[in-house]
Amino acid sequence: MIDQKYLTLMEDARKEAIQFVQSYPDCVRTGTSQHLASVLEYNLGGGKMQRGATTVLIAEKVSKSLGLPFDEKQAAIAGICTEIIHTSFLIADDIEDHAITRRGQDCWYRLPGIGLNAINDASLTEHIAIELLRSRFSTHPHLLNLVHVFQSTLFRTGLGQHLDNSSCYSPNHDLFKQDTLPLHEAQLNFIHKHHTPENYRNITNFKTSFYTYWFPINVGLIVGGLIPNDEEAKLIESLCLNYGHLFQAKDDMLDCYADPKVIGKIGTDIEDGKCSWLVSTALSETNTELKAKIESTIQKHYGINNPEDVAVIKALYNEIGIPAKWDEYESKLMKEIQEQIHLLGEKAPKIPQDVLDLLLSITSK
Ligand code: DMA
Ligand code: MG
Ligand code: MG
Ligand code: MG
Repeated sequence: MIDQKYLTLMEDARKEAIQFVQSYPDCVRTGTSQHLASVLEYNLGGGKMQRGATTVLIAEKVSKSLGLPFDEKQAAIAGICTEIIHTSFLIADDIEDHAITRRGQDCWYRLPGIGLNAINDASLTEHIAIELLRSRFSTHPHLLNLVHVFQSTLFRTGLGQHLDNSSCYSPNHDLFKQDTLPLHEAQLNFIHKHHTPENYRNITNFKTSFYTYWFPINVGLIVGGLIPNDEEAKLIESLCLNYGHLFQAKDDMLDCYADPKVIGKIGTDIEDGKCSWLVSTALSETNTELKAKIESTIQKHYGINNPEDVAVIKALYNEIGIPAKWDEYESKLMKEIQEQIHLLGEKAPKIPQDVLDLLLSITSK
């Protein structure tokens, strides 16, 4: 559990971010500032604040261990900037994924008068994070490193979202119409090429791991005054990729199995034909006969926005024991992550271990 102290700090920083856009000076008309404030009011709340709190926790521990002064309000601003970046991804992601609800309310793009203007709002939100960061860290010795981490996070996540979107399957995919192969073969080729555990891993590395773990951890380290050396950076990165893999595979399980009231969003992965942990695991079946059955069911019923087809896929997942496979996979992955944290403790003792343990326990909860 994240200590209430950090959640309160994040709440204060959230209010400050809203004031920051509301008081945008001169060149931006009042109506525009008010619009930016509404974008943040509506979208920058109701989440777990995992990324923001991670940033502050890491910064606090690091600066204390280096004997440097720690400004918790400034660190919370860096934290809220990681959350604003998250918000910007979510606004766009919900359009791309045809989502209905997010954090227990309608997705931003579905509100009257918003629609596809949400695309520009996502882009503006991203810029707000950088503007706010630059304004509050203008004299910080590592501002350039911070901006670099923000920009590479934006680029990598954008690549991840592209990989995710271009791996979506539907039996009537536009691409199949241009294919010289018969439809049946074109469909199977697509599934074989895209819905593999390797492609799944690659998608999640880019779309989730960097921005959910690598980003707040690195921002926290820099704010705390620590620029990791190459060896430390490599260890952190490979740990973050695994954290993100666990986080996203779990998100995929929840998409199919959780109560929307609990997770605040209605699953769309099956309808969208996503390369999810569930479908890539189902297709990894080694028994030839069973594999053929799984493939043909997915080929016919996956990626269709129709409750009957979705029900067929869910029944298939249950029949082949996806929930049990997940329990086994999750335990294996958690062990691997614990070993990585241990190794990091030996090779990079300046990186706070207890925060890394906390991140694992929040992610696996
Ligand atoms: C999350 O993927 C990735 C980003 C960059 C938002 P997702 O679409 O599975 O997330 P969610 O289930 O929250 O829509
Ligand atoms: Mg998505
Ligand atoms: Mg989504
Ligand atoms: Mg999801």
